[in-house]
Amino acid sequence: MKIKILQHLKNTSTHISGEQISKQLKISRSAIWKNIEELRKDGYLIEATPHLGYTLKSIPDKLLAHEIQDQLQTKFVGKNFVWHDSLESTMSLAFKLGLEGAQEGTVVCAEGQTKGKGRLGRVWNSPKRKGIYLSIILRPSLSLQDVSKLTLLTAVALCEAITKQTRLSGFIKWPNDILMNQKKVSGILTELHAELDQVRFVVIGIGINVNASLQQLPENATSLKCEKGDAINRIALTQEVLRYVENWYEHVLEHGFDLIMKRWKELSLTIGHQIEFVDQNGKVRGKAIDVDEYGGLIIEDHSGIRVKKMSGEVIQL
Ligand code: BT5
Repeated sequence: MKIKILQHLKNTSTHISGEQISKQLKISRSAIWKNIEELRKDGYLIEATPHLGYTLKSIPDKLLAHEIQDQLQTKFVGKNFVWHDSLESTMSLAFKLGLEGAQEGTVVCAEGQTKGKGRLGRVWNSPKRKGIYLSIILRPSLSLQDVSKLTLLTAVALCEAITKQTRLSGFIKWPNDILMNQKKVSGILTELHAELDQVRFVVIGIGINVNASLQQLPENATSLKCEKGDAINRIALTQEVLRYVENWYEHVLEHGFDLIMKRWKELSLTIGHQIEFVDQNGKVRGKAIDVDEYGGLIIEDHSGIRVKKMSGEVIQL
């Protein structure tokens, strides 16, 4: 009922009286008043003028499910949208829901995370209401090797969604960092649940620094607001991200990864550049030549020897 009343308030540019809402929704005036109070508690600024009625003045800066789903142009991604004010990590809850059989496209989103996860046990700083922190559950019928390329797909989708919404250009540092002016603005973490050779589900974690100040972020990080100079609408950006992820996901299921690999290379900061690669085996210096069909990075060292790396850290030289 709360959401229906909200819809009425949104559809009215001036005032809507309690009587009008009560007639249209067939509920009592006191029920309306209770729901309006609840909306106010959620952060909606609703003005009440005697004899005229209610006016919606502003909506809260929160990624509430019904705000995201309002005008969300997707078929399945985000249709089940689980929102929390705070979570340890959206990855853990999404994984749990995945095990419990959550439908494909389920999104778990939090305004802040107390134990946001990066790769290899690292931490993702998640200041409250300053970013987008969400995990998407997908159930692709792909081989394990193809699934690793969903990280590349997500990186492309994020760059494109960010540009569409903000006009800012991000570039990809292999495999999962989106950088602006050499600073990290977004990261992706992919986890999967597989049995034998079959993928049960994949959880794609997305962290974007949206309206954070540099003081709220680690060194070498930036936010869209810092780059643009203006605050960014997190709701619209979240909708755009979900739309781009779904579009590319549907594309690869139907046509394979050729186009996404091409797009990834166009947006790559790594390919064609001198890098240092660090993993548990040590360091390799050389030129990043290409990514292979599974998303592995091919590096050519100074003596012309090529090595392929599936996981590790790239330092752009
Ligand atoms: C990542 O790991 O970049 C993956 C980040 C994924 C975060 C999302 S948020 C929603 C979902 N739920 C989670 O719990 N996680 C996912 P990695 O490549 O390992 O980068 C981590 C490193 O980036 C850290 O060691 C820091 O150096 C740096 N870092 C931490 N927080 C950052 C931030 N907010 N912005 C930029 N860099 C950050």
